[in-house]
Amino acid sequence: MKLIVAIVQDQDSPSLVEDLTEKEFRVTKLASTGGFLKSGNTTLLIGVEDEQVDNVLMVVEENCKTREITTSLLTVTMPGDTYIPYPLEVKVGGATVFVLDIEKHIRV
Ligand code: 2BA
Ligand code: 2BA
Repeated sequence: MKLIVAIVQDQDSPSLVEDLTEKEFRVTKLASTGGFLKSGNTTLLIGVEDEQVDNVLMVVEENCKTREITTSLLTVTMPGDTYIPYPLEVKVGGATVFVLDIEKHIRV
C-alpha cells in the first residue's frame, strides 16, 4: 500500500474530498499551515493499494488547478521587533503530493 500526502488549498479540499469519497477512496483531512505564507492549507492523507495511486493523483489534479499569480502580504521582522509588510507574488493552487510506502496497515 501507499500513503498519499496531498497538501492542497483550503478552497479545493471540499470538492476533492467529495470526489475521492465518491470513488470509494478513504481520506483523512488535516488542517495545516504553510511555512512560507503562514496561511492555512489542507493536508489529506489517502491510504490506497499501489495500483490505485495514479487514479487518486488524477482526482487530485482535476480538483486542484493552479490559479493565477496572486499577491500576498508577508512580513519581515526588523531589529527591535518591528514588522514590515511587503507584497510578494506567488503562484497558488495545484497540489504538493508525496507518495510514501506503507510498511503496515492495521485496523484494531
Ligand atoms: P507555503 O509554505 O505557505 O508556500 C506557499 C507558496 O509560496 C508555495 O506554493 C510556493 O509557490 C511559494 N513558496 C514557498 N516557499 C518559497 C520560497 N522559499 N521562495 C519562494 N516562494 C516560495 P507550493 O509550492 O504550491 O506549496 C504549497 C504548500 O505546500 C506550502 O505552503 C507548504 O505548506 C506545502 N509544501 C510545498 N512544498 C513542500 C515540501 N517540500 N515539504 C513540505 N511541505 C511543502
Ligand atoms: P471516515 O472517513 O470518517 O470513516 C469512518 C468510517 O466510515 C470508517 O471507519 C469506515 O467504517 C466507514 N467508511 C469510510 N469510508 C467508507 C467507504 N468508502 N465505504 C464504506 N464505508 C466507509 P474506519 O475504517 O475505522 O476509519 C476511521 C477513519 O480513519 C476514517 O474516517 C478516516 O479518517 C481514517 N481512514 C481510514 N482508512 C483510511 C485510509 N485508507 N486512508 C486515509 N485515512 C483513512
